[in-house]
This record gives sequence, structure tokens and C-alpha cells, in this order.
Amino acid sequence: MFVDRVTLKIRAGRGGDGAISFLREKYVPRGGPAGGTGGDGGSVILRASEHKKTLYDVSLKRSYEAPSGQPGRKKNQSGQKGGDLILDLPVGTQVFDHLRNVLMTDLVVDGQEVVIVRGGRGGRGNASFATSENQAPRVAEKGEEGEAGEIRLELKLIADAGISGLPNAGKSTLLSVVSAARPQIADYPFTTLRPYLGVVDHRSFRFIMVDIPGIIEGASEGAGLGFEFLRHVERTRLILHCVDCSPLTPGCRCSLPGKTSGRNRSCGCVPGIGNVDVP
Ligand SMILES: Nc1nc2c(ncn2[C@@H]2O[C@H](COP(=O)(O)OP(=O)(O)OP(=O)(O)O)[C@@H](O)[C@H]2O)c(=O)[nH]1
Ligand SMILES: [Mg+2]
Repeated sequence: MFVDRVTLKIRAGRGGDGAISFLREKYVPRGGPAGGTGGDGGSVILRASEHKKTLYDVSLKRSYEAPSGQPGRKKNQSGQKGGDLILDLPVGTQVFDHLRNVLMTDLVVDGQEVVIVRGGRGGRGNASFATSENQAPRVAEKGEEGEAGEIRLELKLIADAGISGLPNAGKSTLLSVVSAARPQIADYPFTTLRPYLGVVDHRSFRFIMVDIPGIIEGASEGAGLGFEFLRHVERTRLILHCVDCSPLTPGCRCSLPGKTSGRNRSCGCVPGIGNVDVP
């Protein structure tokens, strides 16, 4: 299932509390304070992965929490740290602070990582508070709370060329011919209900093409599939405007900006690739 927008609650782990303890050992009289430090809480890390194609996996849960650190222990032993929680997201995911609606980060390169909420620090144990004046402190710190927040993830596919055009213009057919992608193709409008990516190999040149579901006049008011998917062409370097130029269609049906005349490549319903929008 293709999911390209999701809102999540995330919380980093709390730091473990520092311990209050005194060393009690045979032959070590008055061993002194020996309370260890609590372990740091785990952070939540977002990582771009080219193996992920949609936000579906992360959308299965509404909230994510990294593990907390363990409390400090006796004999000056530190508590175990909470491990980081890593969420793998598709390349092209933008991360927004949901409440303030501010872009926090943009994951555009495979392997890119960003710590989105940091784990709380572990509290110091009583061993850390010993001074010459107070050699047996009975105080320790509490662990810090981990950061928390609500984020919105929006996937904007990263491709070199985007195919846009009216329903049934032949967009998916074009993609299926030039790449190994297999979007649904049929002679009724709105066959394709989600964007499809394909890798095009032309001689020694390789680039990525995306097929965007048909956009019709009035899409901005919600007609057809709306213009929900248009953002997937926002980052393409080139927009191929696919125009249906079959003899059955009087003139080239084209209602989008950059009107163009395509060319028939065969009889029947033939897509023509018209003029393009070059940013
Ligand atoms: N004869 C002929 N038929 C074509 C050509 N390209 C597409 N078609 C047919 O046109 C119909 C629509 O093609 P699609 O590729 O599904 O069109 P689309 O633009 O992806 O349509 P939506 O996904 O519904 O927006 C299908 O029946 C195709 O077989 C062509 O070059 N020649
Ligand atoms: Mg299609």
C-alpha cells in the first residue's frame, strides 16, 4: 500500500536515575559512596533507506518510543544505556514539526541519518557527589526526561523526470515501455492510483522516471484524485507532459499549463510527449 503522509508521536528514552549506595566489602571498612550513574535514554533516529518505497511500514503505529536507560547500580556500576530507535524511511521523506508546521529535515540521500529526539541523560549516582567535606553523600540525580514531539512525514519522491497528464493519456504505458516498472494499464481513467517509479537505462545513461496519477481540471478543488500526488513531481528536474493525440480525441486534450502538441506514434490512442517544464 502506498502511503506518502503520516503523523507520528515520538518520544526518546528517559535517562536512568543515579544510585545511592555505599561500598560494603570485607576488609574494606568505610568503603565510601559507590552509587553508579544511570544509563542515557535512547534517541529516535530517522534514516533514509533506498529499500523503502513508501511510509506504509511506519504508519502501522501511531507512536514510537525509544528505550529508557537503566538506573545506576552499586559498586559504581553505570546503568545500561537505552538503545537508539532507528526508523527507516524512503529517500525523499520530509520531516515536519507537526504542531508548528516547520520543516525539520529533508532526507534526500540514502543512509542519511538525523537524531530527531534526543534521549535524556542518566542521573549521577552518589559517588559523583563525594567531596572532602561530605564524604558520604546521600544524594543522587534523577535521570532526565527524553525529548518528545509530534512529527509529520511527507514523502516527495525523488526522480529525474516526472510524467504528468490527463487520465488515460498513456503515462503508465510510456513508463512500462521505457523501464521495468509495471504500473496498471487499462483504457479507463484513473487506472493508476499511486505514483510509480521506474529506472530508465538508455545507452550508458540511467535515470529515474515517475508516473503520476492523472490530474484533471478542477483537481485543486478535489476533482478526480485531487492534486495530492502533484507534489511527487515537485522535485523532478523535468516534467514530461503526456498528451493523448489519438484521432478519436479532437485536438490534443491538454488542460495543464505548458500546452503542447504531441505526435502520433501509431494509430489509436497514442500518447505523445509534449513540451516540458524545465525548472
Ligand atoms: N494504440 C495505443 N494505445 C495506447 C498507447 N499508449 C497507451 N495506450 C492505451 O491507452 C489506454 C490508457 O493507457 P494508460 O497507460 O493506462 O494511461 P494513463 O495515462 O496511465 O491512465 P491513468 O492511469 O488512468 O491516468 C490503455 O488502454 C493503453 O493500452 C499507444 O501508444 N498506442
Ligand atoms: Mg496510469
